[in-house]
Amino acid sequence: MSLLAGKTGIVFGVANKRSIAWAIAQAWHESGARLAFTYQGERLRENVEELASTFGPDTLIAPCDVTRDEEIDKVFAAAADKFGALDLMLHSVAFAPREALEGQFVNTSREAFRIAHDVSAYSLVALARRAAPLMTRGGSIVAMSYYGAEKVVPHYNVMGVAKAALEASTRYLAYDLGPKKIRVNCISAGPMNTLAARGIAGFGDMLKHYEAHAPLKRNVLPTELGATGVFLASDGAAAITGQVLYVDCGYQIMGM
Ligand code: 0WE
Repeated sequence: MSLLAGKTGIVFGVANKRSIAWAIAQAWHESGARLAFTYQGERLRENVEELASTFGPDTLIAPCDVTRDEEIDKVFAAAADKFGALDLMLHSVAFAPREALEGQFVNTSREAFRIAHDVSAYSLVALARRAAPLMTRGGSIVAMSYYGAEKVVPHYNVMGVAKAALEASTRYLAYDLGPKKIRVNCISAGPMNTLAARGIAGFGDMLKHYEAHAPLKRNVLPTELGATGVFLASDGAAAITGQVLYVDCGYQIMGM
């Protein structure tokens, strides 16, 4: 189907083929969107070039560390050059220093708190501000969140606080950008086996816990995040903004 035919988009947060950003980018592409990609640091350049170039040799791929305003400015200048107008943006970016995800939240350092919020929450505001002037036909901005934003998930710690800031930022951005027909929503995904989850102690047990307790008795598939991404990007979601959509096999509704 061509739900996104004629639309252009920019994707932040592909690290490798398991990335949520890649799952949603593939679904956007298959629905007819033309996409640009950014990568964080030289380390990830080859991965992203290899993946993104499967969408054609002239796919825009540019470096972007979301904590650097100059890099963000450059990326949006390149996107403006390439596409003229922009319809879609995916924010699938998060980072907290490892030590902040290990001990107790009470021990979060000022620096770890600052970094987690800068990379994982403020970046949405910084990117949306540059995307908005290019979204001359209206647009859809999608950001990735997690349940730890609203309830305590042991060890998610400062990332939970940063995701709460991301979700609140989504609502304020939705209010500001609504008059321009730009919608801003979050997908709150169940746990996924991505690079960001690798090495997190007990992650395997967490997947088993979701399987046991979620109403659908299984974990979320990347293609299902892709399909929700397409829906939010499409005109089918034209009246949906400022929301957090749970794509978690129903886990979030449970009280026990
Ligand atoms: O948002 C996330 C993970 C984001 C993340 C992951 C890392 C690992 C490596 C942010 N910063 C870092 N920093 C690193 O140094 N998730 C939703 C996945 C996740 O991470 C957890 C989880 C879940 C679920 C951490 C602790 C507990 C649960």
